[in-house]
Order: sequence, then structure tokens, then C-alpha cells
Amino acid sequence: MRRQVVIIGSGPSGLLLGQLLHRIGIDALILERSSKEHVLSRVRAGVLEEGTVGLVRATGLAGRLDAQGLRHDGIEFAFDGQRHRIDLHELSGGKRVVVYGQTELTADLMAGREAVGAETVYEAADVMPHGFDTDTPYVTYVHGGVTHRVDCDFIAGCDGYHGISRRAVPAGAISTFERSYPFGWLGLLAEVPPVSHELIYASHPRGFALCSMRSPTRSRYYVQCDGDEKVENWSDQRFWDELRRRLPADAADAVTTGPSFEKSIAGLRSFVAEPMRFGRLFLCGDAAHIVPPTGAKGLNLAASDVHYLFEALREFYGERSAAGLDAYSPRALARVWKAVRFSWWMTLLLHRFPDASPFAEKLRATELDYVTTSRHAAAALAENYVGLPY
Ligand code: FAS
Ligand code: PHB
Repeated sequence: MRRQVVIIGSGPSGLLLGQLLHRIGIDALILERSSKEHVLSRVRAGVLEEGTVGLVRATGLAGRLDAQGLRHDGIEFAFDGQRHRIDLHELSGGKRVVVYGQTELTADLMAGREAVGAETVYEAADVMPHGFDTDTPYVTYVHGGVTHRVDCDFIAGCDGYHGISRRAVPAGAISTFERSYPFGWLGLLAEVPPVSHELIYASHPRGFALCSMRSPTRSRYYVQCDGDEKVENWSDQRFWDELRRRLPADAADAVTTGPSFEKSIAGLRSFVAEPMRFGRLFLCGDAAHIVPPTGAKGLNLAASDVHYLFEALREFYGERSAAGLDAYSPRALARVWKAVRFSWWMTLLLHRFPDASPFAEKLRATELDYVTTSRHAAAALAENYVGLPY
């Protein structure tokens, strides 16, 4: 079998890239190790930058996103019993974010791919990229007990942090940069109206909390928890009580509780692999970088990687120029590191670190005070939160 591009992974990165390539007649096969149902069962991101929305529109599959996505002009910071609104739209010169669940986006992209008959092999086992340091790369995988080989021009490693693509690169050819955080996020989804029409990022001596949503009737909440916490230790009641303890009184009183239908814990880390290109193999999205979700950047970085890689592939096949391919890694990494910085800064700003010194805690309180009283500081936050230019 031969394809122009083999995409490893059917998450947002792989699906966005696959659809964009299909629309310009470039033949790409997606190999996904999980079932379609498992991919759709994952609850992850919720906030899309305008650049991400634009990319989804370029796939022709933004119908539901445009109809159901919630346009948000601001966010709130809550601390010391008070709420402080950051006017993203005004401070960023007219930009905003759209709240639309990654799960919904993945479903839209999967449906769109099926509608045009583009092939995804689900439950593809032992996927392995080969020969990407030559001009004749190929990928092998096992499906239904049969080993397959796909010869191709390029391999897009869109297989996330735990994928095979980055691990297939010789250790001497790759550098990694990492920081783990001593806590996690316990997330809950419930069919209850959100506590507020915009997101509330709360910083409390007991820990961080986030009030988000998926629709006017579906809420997404998070509370900071210990890094070794187990979700089975958290009844719904315990979650609701802890969430309300970390919110200002008016918000706490306004929380509508109800039975959760999803509850999970995500660890937090910052991670970057450099470079993001190895001959004919290109790393994209979480395969190359991870950010703590505090800045709502993970999915949005995957989108900008896809933008750069798609434009490079379009140029290669359209003009037989490798300039874009050669520029992919430095271009993507320049934006990745700015989002890594912002996500790290937001995480330090809003979370209680168990081993923080009194001096560090005073600095954190000062930073919160500064960003909610200085227009310049708030503008710097806003331009990063709505998404830096591609
Ligand atoms: P993904 O991990 O989404 O997709 C990779 C795909 O590759 C998966 O379907 C996987 O099954 C497949 N795969 C892996 N190994 C493979 C192999 N060997 N062969 C074939 N396929 C393979 N971001 C935010 O902005 N906000 C959030 O709140 C947020 N919460 C998150 C919570 C969790 C638990 C996690 C893990 C991430 C969260 N993120 C969040 C980040 C997340 O949204 C990612 O940025 C986004 O999924 C990136 O998309 P992909 O790069 O496509 O990677
Ligand atoms: C979410 O709705 O899942 C969400 C929103 C903002 C974040 C992280 C997660 O910073």
C-alpha cells in the first residue's frame, strides 16, 4: 500500500491535518491504536483560540462549532473572596475565545472524515514508523492479526505524549525539556447550568479551582488535588463541597450541583521535545509538547502545529519546494515555547504549591494583585490567553 502521508493518531492533530490535506487532494491515511469509541470517550480541552476556530473552518467542518460554540469576551480571576474580570476582548484589540468541547470537535472531524471516505484504521496495533531518515519512509502496523506496510512520502506523528513517534527517534537526535507539578486536576462534568457565563479561575489557600462549561446546560469544573490522589476518593458531594469552599461566597452560593457523568484526574506537566522534525517524520501536537491546562493552550498549540505542517506540505506538493518543511520545526517551536511560558506562569500564579515559602506566596499574591489592577499586565495576559498570532 502507498499513501502520500501517513498520520499516526486520530486525536485533534491527526484529524485536523487529515481533513485539510484531503481538501487539497493529498492522500493521507490515519492509523489510530484505540477504538473510535475510546477516542470519543476522552474529556479534555474546552477553550478554542480564534486561530483554532479558523483552522476548523478551513476544514469545512465548523458547522456545529459555529452554531453551538460559546463566544467568550472575558474570564474572571477569583481570590481573597473577590472576583476580578479580565476583559479579553477589549484588552486584546477585539479578540475572543470560543468554548466548545474537544470531544465535540473530535466527533465533528471524525464524521467529516467518514463523509468524504477518507480512511482511518482504528485499533491499529504496533504502529511503527521506519526509514524516516531516508526519502522512502514507511509505516508498519498490525490489524486483525495481519501486519501491514504503508510506503509514503511523509509521516505525521500526531500520537500524543504517550505515542510511538517521538520514541522512534534516536535518543541522540532529540532534546527534551520538562517540569512536573506537585498536583493534579480533578475534573467533573455534570448536566447542570454553569455558575457564570464566563470562566472563573479561582486561587484559594486550599487550592486552585476552575469553573468552566460545555454548553448553557453542561458544566465542567476542576479542583486542584494532590499529585497521587485517586478519583475513587472523591464522591460528588465531596467535590461540590470543595469547589464551593474555593469560590467567593456569591459564586459558591450560585453553584448548581448535580450527579457527575464524568470524573477524572489529570496530572500536570510542561514538556517540549526539540526539534519537531526528523527527516520525513514530523511531530505535531502533544507528541511534541505538553502544557498544564491552566492556560487552555494544549489543543490550541496542536492547531498551530497543524497549520504550519499543512502549509508546508501544501507548498511541497504544489510547488515542489521544501522551504516550509525545513522551517516547520523552528516556526512551530517559537510559538510552542511562548505558550509553554504562559501556561507555566498561569499555573504558578493560581495554584497553591505545597512546599512554597512564605516569600513565594507573597510574590504570588502580589502577581495576582498586579494582573488585576494593571491594564498593561492584564493586556499581556489577554494577548496570550486569546492566542498569539501564528
Ligand atoms: P491526543 O493525545 O489528543 O491524540 C493522540 C492520539 O494518538 C490518540 O487518539 C491516541 O490514542 C493515539 N495514539 C497514541 N499512541 C499511538 C500509537 N502508538 N499508534 C497509533 N495511535 C496512537 N488541553 C486544553 O487546552 N485544555 C484542557 O483542559 C486539557 N485537558 C487535558 C486533560 C488530559 C487528561 C489530557 C491528557 C490532555 C488535556 N489537554 C487539555 C490537552 C489535550 O487537549 C491535548 O492538547 C490534545 O488532545 C492534543 O491533541 P493531539 O496532539 O491530537 O493528541
Ligand atoms: C475546560 O473547559 O476543560 C478548560 C477550560 C479552560 C482551561 C482548562 C480547561 O484553562
